[in-house]
Amino acid sequence: MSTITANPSKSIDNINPDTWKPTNIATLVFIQQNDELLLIRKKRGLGAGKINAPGGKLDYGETIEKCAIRETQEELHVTPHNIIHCGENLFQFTDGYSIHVHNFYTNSFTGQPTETVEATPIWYKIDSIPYEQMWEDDKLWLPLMLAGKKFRGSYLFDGDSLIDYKLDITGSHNLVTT
Ligand code: 6OG
Repeated sequence: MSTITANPSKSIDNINPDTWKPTNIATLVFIQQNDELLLIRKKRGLGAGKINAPGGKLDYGETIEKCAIRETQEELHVTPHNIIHCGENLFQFTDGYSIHVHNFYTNSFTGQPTETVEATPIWYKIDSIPYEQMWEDDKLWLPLMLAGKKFRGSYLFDGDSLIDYKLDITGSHNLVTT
């Protein structure tokens, strides 16, 4: 297992993943078709205005897989199939809010990506992902996921600014993307 620690002087080591209780649990779903990734311009909610993947918060009693599929259907009118759980990220914000996000990846879906009140769908080439318009953490772990790695990250954010993080590669996945 490899560990990358960004800033030891403002460590997030006080976030113990075993005892940490997030305010919300949520999902993200990355759909790849050939050399393109289906992302969204998020219109509302946490991260509105940013480019992200479809996804959202878990409903009471729902599994993370059901949440991932439901949120993608609601936001884009697309149903992802055979989703693979590729990683998880623990986000702690300095104002006390926290969110645990599960990341899914697939190359299979049905439906036509459609704009909704929540999101505008945009296909991006894998080599032109607009990291500068995304949450600051994405450029750290998304390349790992696209390269076949599973991961677990913890991040400390002050508003939109990433203060510190820790990112571990936890394994590999075998999603065939070409
Ligand atoms: P709704 O407001 O849509 O749920 N999310 C993050 N995604 C990334 N890539 N980085 C972050 O860094 C994020 N914080 C939250 C998870 C919130 C959605 O926003 C995602 C959910 O899909 C801080 O219900």
